[in-house]
Amino acid sequence: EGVTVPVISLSQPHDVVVDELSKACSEWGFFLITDHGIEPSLIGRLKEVGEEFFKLPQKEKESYANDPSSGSFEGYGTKMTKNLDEKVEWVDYYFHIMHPPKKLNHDMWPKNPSSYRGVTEEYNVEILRTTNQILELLSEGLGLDGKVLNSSLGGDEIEFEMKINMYPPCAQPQLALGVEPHTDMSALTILVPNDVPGLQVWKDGNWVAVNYLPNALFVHVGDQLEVLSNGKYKSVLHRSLVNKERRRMSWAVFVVPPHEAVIGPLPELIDEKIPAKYSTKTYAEYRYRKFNKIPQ
Ligand code: AKG
Repeated sequence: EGVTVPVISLSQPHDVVVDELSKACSEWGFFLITDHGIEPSLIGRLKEVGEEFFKLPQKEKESYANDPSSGSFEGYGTKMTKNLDEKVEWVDYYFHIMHPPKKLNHDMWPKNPSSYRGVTEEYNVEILRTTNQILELLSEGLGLDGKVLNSSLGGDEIEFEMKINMYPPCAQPQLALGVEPHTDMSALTILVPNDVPGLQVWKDGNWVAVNYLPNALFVHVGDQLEVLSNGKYKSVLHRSLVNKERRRMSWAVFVVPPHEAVIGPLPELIDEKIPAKYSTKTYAEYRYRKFNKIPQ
């Protein structure tokens, strides 16, 4: 009741931004940022090309179908199949690698609309700049040199994965969820939704609804930042609801280390009094365990 998620303007004095971000990461693992420097018109175009893709005939979308058995989730997929032990996840999605250039395969990107590629590449440039800025501020929030989080996550090898979620209107929304409660295995997830509400974050034993704020970036702390910070920053549990009348969409960029990166609590943050609370392992191993529900 009356609890609202932190909204942080990046145009405030540097030390204020560092303090507010660090507090939000410790208390919520989630925050909205404004004054981030990404043009509203670019965010608008990103949404347009994604909406256009999802309006294509089903057959055309399915020509991009992913094949998770190949070990890759790139392409178009749906969760609208019955899963016996969980609610139906009422969502179609498109997933592809966006960065770094040597890891991406443009054959896996939507070719229709033809402007998809140019717009997404422009957005990638802005996400790269913003991610570097946030990681620097979050490093300082841990009392460390600004470069530490970026280099621990792989520096130039850090990957960005784009996932567009499309939640169709659902006649009986109480029987479904958009996505089940989960934490992201990324370091950070930077999301922009359309104006249909649905995202909820877990805080002190309650689900807190996140209101739409035009052009704000919705930033989730993921598991890798919780591990690196030795628990000072919390990976946020979140879920999304579906809507009876309107289609909800969201554009999530997962900021992840390369598979071979070894991630564990930063040595600067542990000593005899504060032992490591997490084990150290490659991101590939972390990912494997998370997918297979094996304790980390
Ligand atoms: C996910 O795709 O992992 C999400 O959590 C999406 C949340 C949202 O649509 O707001």
